[in-house]
Amino acid sequence: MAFNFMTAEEAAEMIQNGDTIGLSGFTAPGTPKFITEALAKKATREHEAGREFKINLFSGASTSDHVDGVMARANAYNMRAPYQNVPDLRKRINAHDCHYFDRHLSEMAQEVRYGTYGDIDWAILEVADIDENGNCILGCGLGNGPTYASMAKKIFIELNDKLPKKLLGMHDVYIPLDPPYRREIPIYKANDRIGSPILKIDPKKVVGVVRTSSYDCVKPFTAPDEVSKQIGANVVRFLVGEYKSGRLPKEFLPLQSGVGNVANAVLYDLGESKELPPFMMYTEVIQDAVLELLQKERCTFASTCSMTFTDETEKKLFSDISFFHDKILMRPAEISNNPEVVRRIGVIAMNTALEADLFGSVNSTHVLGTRMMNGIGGSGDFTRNAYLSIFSCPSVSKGGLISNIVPMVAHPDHSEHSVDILITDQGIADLRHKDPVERAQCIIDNCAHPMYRELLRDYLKLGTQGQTPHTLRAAFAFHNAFNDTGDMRNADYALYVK
Ligand code: 0RQ
Repeated sequence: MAFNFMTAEEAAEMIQNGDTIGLSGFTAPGTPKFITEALAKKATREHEAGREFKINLFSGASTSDHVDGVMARANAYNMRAPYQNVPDLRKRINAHDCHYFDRHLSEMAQEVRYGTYGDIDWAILEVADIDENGNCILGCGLGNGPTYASMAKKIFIELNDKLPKKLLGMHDVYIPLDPPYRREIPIYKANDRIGSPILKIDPKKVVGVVRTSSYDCVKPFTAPDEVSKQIGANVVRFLVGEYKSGRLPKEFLPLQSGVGNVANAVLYDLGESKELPPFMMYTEVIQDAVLELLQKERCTFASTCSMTFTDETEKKLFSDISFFHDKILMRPAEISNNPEVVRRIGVIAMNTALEADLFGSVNSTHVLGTRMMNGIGGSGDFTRNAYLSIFSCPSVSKGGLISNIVPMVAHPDHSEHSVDILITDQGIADLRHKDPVERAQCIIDNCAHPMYRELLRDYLKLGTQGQTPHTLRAAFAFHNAFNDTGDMRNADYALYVK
């Protein structure tokens, strides 16, 4: 059937106040960029005319300024899920201008299929190509695009001419059956292919196709600072130690790594290490470092949900796509982050904390316990199920005013039962088979910044009985000190414990 080609503005005009939209993509890649820009302008016009205009938007993970930035500035979200990382949207969420549901990324698609989120009015998919039967070659990130497309009443397509048709073969589209009919996800090695290279959608649901032309606009990396370099070096030192001790198999195990400068720097360091064998990745995002490691054959295969490459690296990939074609496979988020697969193939998970406490619990999402930062992302999918769960963060933030090691985390995302290893610029705390007091000592000695060590030791001396020596009255003395004086070093337990 012939599609109806239209402009992004014409598409946006069809979207109504209160509609729910599901976007393809995961981080900026694979995420449509143009209809949402037009929609934000429409929202502003509607607001100026005194009319309510807010929509619900579901993605795979974070998006980009072309989605969350423009929509947040236009105050055009009623609800947003499952992850975001744009400062303007963060402000809206913390000001209660936008309902935000922070959800494990592997669970979003199935919950949409279960009906938890109500009807999906529109799916917007970015594609490299579509034929008249609805066979799509997707872009550089899948997210929950396949499920949104199957559940949506209507579909818009952004047909991006910067995406090469040679992406065909780099996707593995697979939607599991839902309970009680679900079977095992038959991935036994990171490079097992289980689904289809194309996404088949119902062409009758396609209301419009918008021609676009854009790279994915991932922000360039900043050079790692001394603290990031030290964290990276400690991660590598830990993994080399584990490998040499024989606690990791001689083939090594697939790696998962979060997003950001530190994660990218850690992968460069792992690639450089002469003491580790070449490795595979089973992860949700691959960043620039991985493309280089694939070229050098230090990384032999990457299973991912998205190729989160800067434009320069994306161009490199597109110009030599045949080389990378059988080395990268992109999967939907519920497969890239699937707990069953993560547990089976023994993924080594590396994620980032805002703060960790003396007993190993981690807060990845809430600044000082109340203000949403980004969200849990895929960190829970991997952490709870990994062969080894590593969390890293700088020992202090804001020039030392904040200790990222605190007596008790002000918001628990990952409990002490799931966190194996904590790493800061100061060193490595191996929390495995240690009781709570041993963990606390290990974290203070190895991960806390020296300027906070005595204060943390004093907390343990407050005298509470029980296996985990928390003193609940004083557990948030660090956070209270920061809120009251702007410096956690002013924590004074005597204010709370007589
Ligand atoms: O503030 O920007 O004003 O300088 O928080 O901190 O150290 O630059 O760290 O950018 O790597 O982000 C956990 C948020 C870390 C991120 C988090 C302040 C600090 C700075 C940022 P400024 P850094 P990063 C992958 C899998 C989600 C979980 C995950 C994240 C700003 O990595 O969202 O890993 N992870 N998911 O000064 C108050 C503290 C603080 C603090 C740092 N304890 N209290 N402020 N900051 N620690 C994602 C996906 O699934 C797609």
